[in-house]
Amino acid sequence: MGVFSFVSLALFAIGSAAIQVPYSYRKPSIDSESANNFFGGKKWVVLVAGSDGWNNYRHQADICHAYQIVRENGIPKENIITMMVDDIANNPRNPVPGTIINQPNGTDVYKGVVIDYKGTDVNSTNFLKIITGDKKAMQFIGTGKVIEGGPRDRIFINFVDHGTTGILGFPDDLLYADELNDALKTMYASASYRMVLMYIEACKAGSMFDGILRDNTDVLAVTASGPRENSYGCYCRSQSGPYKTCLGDLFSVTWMENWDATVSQPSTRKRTVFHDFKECRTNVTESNVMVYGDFKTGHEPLSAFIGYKTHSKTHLSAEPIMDITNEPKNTVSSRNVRENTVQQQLASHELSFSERRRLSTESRLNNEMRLIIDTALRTIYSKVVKARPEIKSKVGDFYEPNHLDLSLDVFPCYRSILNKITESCFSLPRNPYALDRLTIFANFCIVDKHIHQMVEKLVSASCSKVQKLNLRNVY
Ligand SMILES: *[C@@H]1O[C@H](CO)[C@@H](O)[C@H](O)[C@H]1NC(C)=O
Ligand SMILES: *[C@@H]1O[C@H](CO)[C@@H](O)[C@H](O)[C@H]1NC(C)=O
Ligand SMILES: CC(=O)N[C@H]1CO[C@H](CO)[C@@H](O)[C@@H]1O
Repeated sequence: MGVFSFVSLALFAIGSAAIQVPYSYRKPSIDSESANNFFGGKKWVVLVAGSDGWNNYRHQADICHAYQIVRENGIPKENIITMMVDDIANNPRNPVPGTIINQPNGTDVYKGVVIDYKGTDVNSTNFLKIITGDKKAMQFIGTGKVIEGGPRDRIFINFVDHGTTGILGFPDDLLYADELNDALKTMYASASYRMVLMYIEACKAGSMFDGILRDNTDVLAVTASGPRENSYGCYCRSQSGPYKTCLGDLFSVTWMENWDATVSQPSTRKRTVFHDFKECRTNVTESNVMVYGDFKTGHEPLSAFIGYKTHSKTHLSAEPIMDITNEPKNTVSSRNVRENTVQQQLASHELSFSERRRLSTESRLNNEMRLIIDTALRTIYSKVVKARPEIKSKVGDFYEPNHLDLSLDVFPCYRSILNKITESCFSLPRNPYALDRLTIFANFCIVDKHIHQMVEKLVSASCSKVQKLNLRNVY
């Protein structure tokens, strides 16, 4: 009996190992203790904070924290590529200049971070060139570093920013799901990785992959939220103390604090991506942490992507951490971080008269701008459904679009409409508030892939007045 079950277990183990090794170039289960093991391949890490401004403090804080973790885990500097605008550490609003924290009273996560691409170099074109290894295109930009991956290499991509249906934001442009998918296809075709793991924190992050990412190319994406929900900032309001913003994002902080807290346990090295995912899924209650793509990758240890070092004495978790860990993290929907912060400050009694006036004005202007954005986009919507009444029941209402499924072929139409809105009305990447309203335009394209020509004419006609206001930075 004992022997029999042992034999069948062994057979099962062989069977599942075979499933996990689809390529002939793959050597069976080579351990990579060090980050750049010759047999195990190299590990590459791409860290991107796609926003700027103090209200988005949390994005760069998350990314700096991730940098500390992978460095601590032994990933060499030359294999880590970092994109962040870098306007936070030395921001005039920073109460402790030159530092960034990712939890209340946390350690400085900015220290020692090598930023490869800063300022306006943080854009989607550069990101795609970096991950596809286009060294030539990047040679005069930033440090020029790109992923130079081979068939044994593992790539970890951590992206944190605003997002919406089929889109991730960058400060001045947008990354569409089909563009990311093309880049992944290019990487696959050129055998420049063995496995890719992506951790994506953004509103509606699941819509980048749902029905889009294939399940047989060794790419797994873990997202902070499903295709139709917001992601959440955390350590906001009172927990951010003098910072008056959110210090982190809930999914990012959850996986990273979990790593920090358990890194000294020997079992952490073997903990799988799926184990980490399940824990995040349980502990992140405001949104649904999701997983897409090739589930084989989920059975790999997380340390196979983010590294691991056995005797790390100087690890973050070794330093005294604040005592609020047991207190629930207070959270704010990513969409409302700025408004929420302003309202909270206004409610405080310590505000000077001039400061109060400045904040009320800011709040009033922001509301006016939101109204302008809604009016402009709703006008376009009304004109479209008036011209094509038969699609109205399919796409849904302006404020409550129907849940339709994205597919790769809708993106040319969708992108074309959104480019036109940025050109004729206001910058979509610059006004994260507007991102929430874009699902209806995706729906138009899902219902009719050729609708964009007609929609674009209506965009021009509807925005002739809006353009002069030159909207910027509406959250
Ligand atoms: C991105 O930045 C590079 C320079 O770093 C620039 O050449 C390129 O045009 C930018 N792309 C966009 C879409 O802004
Ligand atoms: C998840 O929550 C449980 C119970 O609240 C806690 O014990 C555990 O440490 C948390 N895990 C993470 C990863 O935060
Ligand atoms: C974010 C932050 O700095 N929080 C607190 C750190 O600790 C001091 C003293 O306990 C508080 O006053 C800060 O608000």
